[in-house]
Amino acid sequence: MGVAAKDERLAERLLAGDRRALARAISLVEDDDPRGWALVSEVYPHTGRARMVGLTGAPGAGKSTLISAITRIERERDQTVGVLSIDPSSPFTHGALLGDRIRLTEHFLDPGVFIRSMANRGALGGLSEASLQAALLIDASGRDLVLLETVGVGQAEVDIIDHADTVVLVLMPGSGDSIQALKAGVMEIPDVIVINKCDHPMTDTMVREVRSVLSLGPMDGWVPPIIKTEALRGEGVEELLDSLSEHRAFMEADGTLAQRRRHNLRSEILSIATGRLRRDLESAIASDPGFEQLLNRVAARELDPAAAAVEILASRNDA
Ligand SMILES: Nc1nc2c(ncn2[C@@H]2O[C@H](COP(=O)(O)OP(=O)(O)O)[C@@H](O)[C@H]2O)c(=O)[nH]1
Ligand SMILES: [Mg+2]
Repeated sequence: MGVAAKDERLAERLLAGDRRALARAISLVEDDDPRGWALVSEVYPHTGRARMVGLTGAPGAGKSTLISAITRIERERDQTVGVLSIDPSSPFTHGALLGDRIRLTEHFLDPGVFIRSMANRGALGGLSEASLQAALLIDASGRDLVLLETVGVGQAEVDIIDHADTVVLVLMPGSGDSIQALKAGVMEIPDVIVINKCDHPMTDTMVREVRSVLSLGPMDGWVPPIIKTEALRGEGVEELLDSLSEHRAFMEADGTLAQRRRHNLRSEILSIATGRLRRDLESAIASDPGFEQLLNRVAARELDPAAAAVEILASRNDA
C-alpha cells in the first residue's frame, strides 16, 4: 500500500474518532511532516463542531487537576473529551507531561477521552504552530468538548488559548502574578475566572482583588463570573461547567461566537505566516555573507539597526 493510500485511511480513521489515528496525526504535525499538514487540510472542513475551552494560568494553579475533574463530569454526561496540554516548563515523558500523567491517570483508559501533552520538541514550526494544528485535529476527530491547557501570559508569540471559544483563567490564592498581568493589560480579560484551591485562607482576599480589577473593565456585555473551586475534591466544578454553558449561550444569542472564531482564525493565519516569514528570513541571513558585512557596519556604529533592517528587506524584495 502506498503512503498516500495509508494517509487517506488515517484521515478516515481520525474522522471516525479513532484515538490511535489522532495520536499519529498529531505526531506528524509535531514533526513538521508534510503529511501532517496535508491531513489537517483534508479534515479541516470537519472542524468547528467541538466546544473549545481554554484554561490558562500559572504553573501549579491547578489547571490539570481541574481538567481531570471537568472530564469526570462530562463523561458522566456522555460527552467525549479531548485534552491538549501545552507546557514547555514541565518534564516530558512518553507523550505526557510528568505531572499530568498522574493528574489524569483515571482517564487514560477511557476511549471517550483523548489526552495529549506537548512541550517544545524543537520542530521547525515551533510549538505554537504545531499546537494549533493539533487542536484542529482533535476537533476534527469529533470530540464534544476540547480542553486546551496553557501556562499563562504571553509566553509564546501566539498562544493556543487564541483558539478557544471560552477562556478560563485559573488563579490560586496568594499568588498575585496573574492579577498583575490582568491589571497591566498584558493579558486580555478572560471569560471566566476560577479561584482554585479555595480551601486556602487567602481565597476571599483574592476574590476581592479580582473583582476590583474587573470593575475597571467594560461593564456592558458579558461580565466574567468568579468561581471558587477545589479541584482536588471536585468542589465548585459543576458551577464552573454551568458558567461555561452560560458563556456559550450568551455568545450564541448575540452572535459573538462566530465573530470570535473569525477573530481567532485571523490570529492563527497571521501567526503561521509571521512564523514562516521569520524562519525564511533567518535561513536567508544565515547563508548570506552580505549579512555579516552589514552586521560589521552596525557593530562599527556606521549603520543603525533599523537602517540595516530596511536594507535587508529591500535586498530581499529585489531578489
Ligand atoms: N489544596 C489544593 N491543592 C490542589 C487543588 N487543585 C490542585 N491542587 C494541587 O496543586 C498542584 C498543581 O496542580 P496542577 O493541576 O498540576 O496545576 P497546573 O500546573 O496548573 O496544571 C498539584 O499538586 C495538585 O494536587 C485544590 O483545589 N486544593
Ligand atoms: Mg498542568
